[in-house]
Amino acid sequence: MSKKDGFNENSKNEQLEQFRSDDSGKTMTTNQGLKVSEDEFSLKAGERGPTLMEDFHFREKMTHFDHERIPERIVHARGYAAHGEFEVYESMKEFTKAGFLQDPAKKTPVFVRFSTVAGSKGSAETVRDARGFATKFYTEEGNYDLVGNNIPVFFIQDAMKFPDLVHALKPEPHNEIPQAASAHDTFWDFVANNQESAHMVMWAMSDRAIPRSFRMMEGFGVNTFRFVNDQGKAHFVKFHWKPVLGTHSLVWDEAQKINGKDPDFHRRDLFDSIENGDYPEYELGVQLLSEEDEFKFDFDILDPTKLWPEEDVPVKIVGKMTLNRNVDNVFAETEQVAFHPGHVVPGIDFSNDPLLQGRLFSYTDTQLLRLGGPNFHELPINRPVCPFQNNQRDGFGRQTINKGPVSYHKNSIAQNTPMPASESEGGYVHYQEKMEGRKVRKRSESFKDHFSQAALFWHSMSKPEQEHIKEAFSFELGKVERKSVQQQVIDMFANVSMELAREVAEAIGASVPTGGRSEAAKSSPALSQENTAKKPSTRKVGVVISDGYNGSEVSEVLQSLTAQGIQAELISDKLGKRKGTDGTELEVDHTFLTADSVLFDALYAVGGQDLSKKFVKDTSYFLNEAFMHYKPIGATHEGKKWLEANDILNSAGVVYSEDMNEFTNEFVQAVAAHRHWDREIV
Ligand code: HDD
Repeated sequence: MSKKDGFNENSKNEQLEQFRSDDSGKTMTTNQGLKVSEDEFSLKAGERGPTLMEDFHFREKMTHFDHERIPERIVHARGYAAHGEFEVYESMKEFTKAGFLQDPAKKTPVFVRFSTVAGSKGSAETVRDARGFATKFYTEEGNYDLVGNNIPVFFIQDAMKFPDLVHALKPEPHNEIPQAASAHDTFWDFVANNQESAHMVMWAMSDRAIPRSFRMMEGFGVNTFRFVNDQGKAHFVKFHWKPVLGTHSLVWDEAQKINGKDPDFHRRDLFDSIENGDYPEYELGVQLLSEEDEFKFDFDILDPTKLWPEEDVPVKIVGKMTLNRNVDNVFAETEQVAFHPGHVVPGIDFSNDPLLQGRLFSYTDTQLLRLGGPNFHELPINRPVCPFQNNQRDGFGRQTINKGPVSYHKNSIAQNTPMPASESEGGYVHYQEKMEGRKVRKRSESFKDHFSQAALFWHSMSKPEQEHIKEAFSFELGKVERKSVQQQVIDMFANVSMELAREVAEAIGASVPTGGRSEAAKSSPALSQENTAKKPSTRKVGVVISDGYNGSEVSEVLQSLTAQGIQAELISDKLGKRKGTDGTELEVDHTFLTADSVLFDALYAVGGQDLSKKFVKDTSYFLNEAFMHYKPIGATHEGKKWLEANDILNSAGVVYSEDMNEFTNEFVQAVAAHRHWDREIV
């Protein structure tokens, strides 16, 4: 199918349209369509009497309410999603026959759900954790799900250990503490006693685990998959999503404060960006390895605790995804969407990665419980946009009304339909990998090196990133109560870096290990966020302003910031309009009470005239906090006084000028830089 015969980027939206309902302006009915005459009072025997059993309206309303909740996801419960489209830049025919990767003129509808892993459905969003990055492509050949994370490796090598990992990570069972956090004894006890986790733990302790935004994080398919072309030739493939805005993070103190100030920080950011027309974009990249190169590396390419360094296996950028539509109903879409790494299309196949193999079982199994039966593929958000039919029947919540007597294969009554398709007709044929071996419960020797890539990660970090990792370990282990667990972890990470182990040991009062790794391992510059794209667009700048600001000049600065795609939001001591010297007026967006510096990427202090003591105090608090979080700070006019009073005027990333053009240029650059680590903080 092509545009002319109906398939295009709107195909999913058009399908969903059939299920949308807008009840405004309509009469209320029961679920049986009976018009309701009254919806506030239950049916009683006398005005002050007991409620009657025959009150079907009350019973129906209450029963439905009582059953509104469904089990939350066992992991990735806290998530948020959006619709969008995917386009391929050039045909990938040489490597895969997947239909959605052939034609640059074709756009495929997608649905993406981002999530934290550990926390419950209502938990805060800027916790230290991996983020889920799950994409459903509604292709003409069926749904393809790329169920990834923002970290390219995983804690464990075999799916058999997933329940153990998750039990250790979730709140401890005797007291259900802590929520959405890994800083507790059982998680670190698991780490120390399952040392394959070393590499991912390094990522989890890095800035990657506290992303600034879902729009500013990478995504990885993690597991090794296969591309298969129409000649039957296969390549191993790893998938990457590269955010066009670059990969950026919060700082830990800020992340914790945001959890209190705005527990919905990441979903709000995604929702607002899409509403504003600032559509998040991610480029799809693939790392490809021919079958002949399977054993060319000093790690096993089937081991999910290993990445393929981008300098050795370049990431080929092959397409772009744009998220351009928020959901209409979070429960119906975001909550009921069911992802599965086993939802593949012809041209995409699996590898023997033992984590992936186990995942292929778990996802359907979990949906059966969560979505209440085997018909979840019929829910509007999960339906393929291409036709789907087979002999599966019945079960809870069945929606399709299958006509006719035949629900079996083979048959003659329906001329043996629905019938399988041959490979040339688009039937999915598994890649015929040659297998031989004994039935064993074992792990390959080639999976045994747990520390080389953890060290590679460490040595690829810039100095500030390394400092953040040390602080993260010191925080997490500082929260661990058992000295023996702390010590085991310190001893373990001496295998990654002696410097790291020593400094964390000193910070938490543990013994410094006697030996460990200190030589510089190979480094991979692609792993450092210092080398990411840096842009000012969509950054949020808080503008502290009051009456008597310099009217024309400030308006000019604000216009220039907006022209760069920066969102300037005005903060003052009260809501309403502030008046400039030239009579212009600006509408205030937030007060010092409703906003906080942690909710902005940068601050711009303008001030005004006749400021109260409280205004000055609140502004100082905002500026100092932003300063502590290495954020860009700008000031013009009276704003200079605050920079001087707080002794930050000549610090890195603090911009002041009396020339508005110069100020704007420098401030925009400072905002694009994201954070200013060379700032001295005492
Ligand atoms: Fe998983 C959900 C990603 C390993 C079992 N996983 C889930 C989601 C993401 C991932 C993004 C949320 C999807 C959504 O938004 O609905 N999982 C990963 C990645 C892994 C990984 C990148 C490592 C490569 N997962 C993994 C293993 C198992 C599971 C080893 C079990 C053997 N994952 C599940 C699950 C979940 C899930 C229990 C919970 C809710 C769901 O599936 O739909 O089946």
